[in-house]
Amino acid sequence: MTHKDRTTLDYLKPGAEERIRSRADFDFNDRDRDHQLTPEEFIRFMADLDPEMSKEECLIGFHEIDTNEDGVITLDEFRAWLDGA
Ligand SMILES: [Ca+2]
Ligand SMILES: [Ca+2]
Repeated sequence: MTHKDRTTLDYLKPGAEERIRSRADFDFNDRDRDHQLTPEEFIRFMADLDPEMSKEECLIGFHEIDTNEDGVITLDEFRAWLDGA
């Protein structure tokens, strides 16, 4: 694995990545079923994975995953993050 700057996964505790992958059901986290994760939905998802994670840390992760910076995470962006993390 090549070195890179801190990623969202670095903020999570060991083992969290396993939980992300097992819980990585986009539809489960997309509460209102609009096929996009809003910051609010994403924060809920992250807080579920690591309750000690701050909202600010969650938002850092959100912007990391929202690669086209339109303010929402699409399924493609979510999967790209999981595959690339
Ligand atoms: Ca949504
Ligand atoms: Ca986006």
